[in-house]
Amino acid sequence: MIKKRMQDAMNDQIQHELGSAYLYLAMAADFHAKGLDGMAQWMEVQTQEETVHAMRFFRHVDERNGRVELKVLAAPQKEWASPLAAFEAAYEHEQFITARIDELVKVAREENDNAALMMLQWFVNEQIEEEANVTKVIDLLKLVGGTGQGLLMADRELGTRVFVPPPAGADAAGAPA
Ligand code: OFO
Repeated sequence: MIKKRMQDAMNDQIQHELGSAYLYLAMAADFHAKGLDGMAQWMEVQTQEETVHAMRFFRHVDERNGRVELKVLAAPQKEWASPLAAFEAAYEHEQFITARIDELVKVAREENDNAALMMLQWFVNEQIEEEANVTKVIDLLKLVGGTGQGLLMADRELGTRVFVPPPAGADAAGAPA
């Protein structure tokens, strides 16, 4: 059974992951409103990934006979000054999430919770990828500039992103059952 301290920390993380989904969905809406459907697609895929992250914590708490508690989600920002500003905000947010994961690892170590530590290892690696993915887009946007042909090209490129669902029956640590 999961200890209360670990359970509470994971419930907080469910809120952060769903908060990430909500933030990226707001960015998708802003991109759609500005005719940047490729960037909106990129953010919609990111929203789906964040929901998967939240569900990994949800399953972990539930499977260890803990109690999932859902918390309030604050309304995200509605508009960003430019695509670059939105992706820079996304990068800043991912750094915040990385710090949250590191904090969870600390709690798991202090509680001697090896099951949580194993599950969290997936997130430690995932955050490397999350930060790298956003950095790649920031680099691209800086390269092509914020207007005209370059922006349209970047929009087309980002619109090729597709969501890859986790394998059916994956366990709480993300490994196939
Ligand atoms: Fe973007 O990694 Fe979860 O929140």
